[in-house]
Amino acid sequence: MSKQIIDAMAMKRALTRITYEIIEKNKGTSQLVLVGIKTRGEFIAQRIAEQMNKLEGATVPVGALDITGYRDDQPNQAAQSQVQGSLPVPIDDRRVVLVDDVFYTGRTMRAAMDALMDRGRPQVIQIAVLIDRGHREMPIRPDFVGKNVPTANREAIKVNMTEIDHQDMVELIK
Ligand code: 3GP
Ligand code: 5GP
Ligand code: MG
Repeated sequence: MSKQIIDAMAMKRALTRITYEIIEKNKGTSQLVLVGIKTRGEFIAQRIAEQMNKLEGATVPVGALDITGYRDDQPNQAAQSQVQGSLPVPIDDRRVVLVDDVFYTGRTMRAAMDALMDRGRPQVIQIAVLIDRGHREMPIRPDFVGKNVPTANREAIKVNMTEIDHQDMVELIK
């Protein structure tokens, strides 16, 4: 059974609010770099950057990291692949915002932070997510949240985005 919890309009408003919050917390956009976690986190990061351009006339660099090859829970450690990704600019002394669609245990963000630290020394790392579904297993929390959706472990969140899903919408799958 699935239930729509966010429609296109609500998603747009949430991302606009997050954009304002990021600008406010960082006192502007000058040092910002947005890094999306593939796949949908990258689209969200691009949308936030577009909003920043509309609101502030700023061009904020957007990069992406692919965490899918990384598992900290795989028994065969040697088979673990590195986090893949491209960063648009050096991240030394920059204010990096990691962006993802769903925040769950926190393990993906831990891997993403490791990957960032391997590539430089950001001044600050912050986390922005569209949905926080709870169930943390790491002492990590998001700084910017579109919507908190308390879930059971067996439930899932399906994030649809026009870039690949033909529409903007979030469903809770029971
Ligand atoms: P993505 O949009 O960030 O690529 O179904 C596609 C999306 O849902 C993918 O995310 C996929 O990683 C994510 N997904 C759904 N349930 C889970 C889950 O329980 N764990 C992980 N790691 N990803 C999930
Ligand atoms: P974590 O590492 O915090 O457990 O999970 C975060 C990552 O797993 C995100 O990149 C997200 O894509 C994916 N994920 C975990 N649970 C869900 C879920 O219920 N729905 C979706 N769409 N992604 C999830
Ligand atoms: Mg994701």
